[in-house]
Amino acid sequence: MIQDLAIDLLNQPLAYVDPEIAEVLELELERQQRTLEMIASENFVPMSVLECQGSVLTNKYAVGYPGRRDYGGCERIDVAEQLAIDRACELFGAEHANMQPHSGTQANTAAYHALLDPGETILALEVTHGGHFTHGSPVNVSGHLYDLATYHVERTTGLVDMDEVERVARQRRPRLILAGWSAYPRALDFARFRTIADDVGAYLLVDMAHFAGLVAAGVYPNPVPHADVVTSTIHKTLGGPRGGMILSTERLAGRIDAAVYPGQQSGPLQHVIAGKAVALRIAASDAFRERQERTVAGARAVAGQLLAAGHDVLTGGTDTHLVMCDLREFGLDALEGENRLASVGITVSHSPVPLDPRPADVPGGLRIGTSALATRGLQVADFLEVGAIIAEALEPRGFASRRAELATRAAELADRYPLYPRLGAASGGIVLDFPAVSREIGQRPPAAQMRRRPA
Ligand code: DSN
Repeated sequence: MIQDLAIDLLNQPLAYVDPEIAEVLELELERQQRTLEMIASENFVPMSVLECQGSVLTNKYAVGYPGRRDYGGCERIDVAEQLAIDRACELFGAEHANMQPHSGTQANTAAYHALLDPGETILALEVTHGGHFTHGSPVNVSGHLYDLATYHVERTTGLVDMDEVERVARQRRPRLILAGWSAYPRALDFARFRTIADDVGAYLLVDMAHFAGLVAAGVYPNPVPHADVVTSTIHKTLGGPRGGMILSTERLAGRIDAAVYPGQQSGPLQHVIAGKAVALRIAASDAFRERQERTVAGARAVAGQLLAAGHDVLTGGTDTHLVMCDLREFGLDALEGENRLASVGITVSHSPVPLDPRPADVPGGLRIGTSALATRGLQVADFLEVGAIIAEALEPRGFASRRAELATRAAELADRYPLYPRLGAASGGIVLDFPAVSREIGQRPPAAQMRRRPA
């Protein structure tokens, strides 16, 4: 009986083995299909990447690096990881790539570990001005291990104050200057950061987690020629699987690799690394470039609609995939704004806004991103409509009477651009249905039935 059970469990589908988790997957698919995803750090991976992540590569331990592993049987894995490395180097013009960080956070932690001794100083963008908490914030291990100095955006323009970067660098003599952001809508002057870093003898690390896809497409400045080390995620604008990477000069390659493994991690996630390779191949294509251009044009369209409706858009627009909307002028609480948009089917995230005198954990605005919707296929005219819906939803008064109409308009856009139709459509599609079997796993699965999804 136990043996039968084991055989069954190895080969049966999720809907049979674990109906509760299967239901979570199905409902999440439906949520993604039915709503307009505008979290600036999210995207939709192609089916080819889903295929890698659900593949047998997940079974393989491959501690080490291609050609020098601590485990046998890595000959296929090596091919995939080397492809990912070579594609990353070629796409971004880097001398070295480490594709193993499990996330952007781990990429940053490993990069610090490679370059700094505990107690040395990092100079980074203040988190409430658009920086990221892994850039030396006290709530992160980087803030425990290293001394943090910060630079800010200017009060009038909302742009990073490069004169302040230079001034603070000269005063504090950081070992590492960090250029990069999580909630800042404009391009950075990497050449000036390099000059300042050279002036004070600091490393220059660029965290391009958000804008890597824009860099790959040539619509945002490439930091690689200027930086000693560039960290990134693969899953934001790059549109690949959730995970990180580190690019560096050849001179630092050994230190970066040693900091990732054995410094921070053990077994790499080879199913994810294969997905990273696929994403990087796609990112070298003309179709990807067109999508990134549409992503930025879409963000500009959304910003334009918000501005036209009288909303406060930080820096007056965007060069990127994201728009920062300060809601304080309208007296609208940012959580209320996020909830209003959720109730009409648009998902965004609240965010602190620079120079807000209130505590850092009180969000003053919304961060609105266009990457996922551009991947889904929305065109600039659609983004104008999305921007109009958002602007109307955030009007201080009369939301309750407008909510249903705004939700219908958002749903029409979602319907026009089906997401993952092969996985089962949110409305009207056919899905394989395993009727709720006993929660006692190990029983023979009932035959799958075709059913039409409820609209
Ligand atoms: N990178 C963050 C974001 O921008 O959403 C998550 O840590």
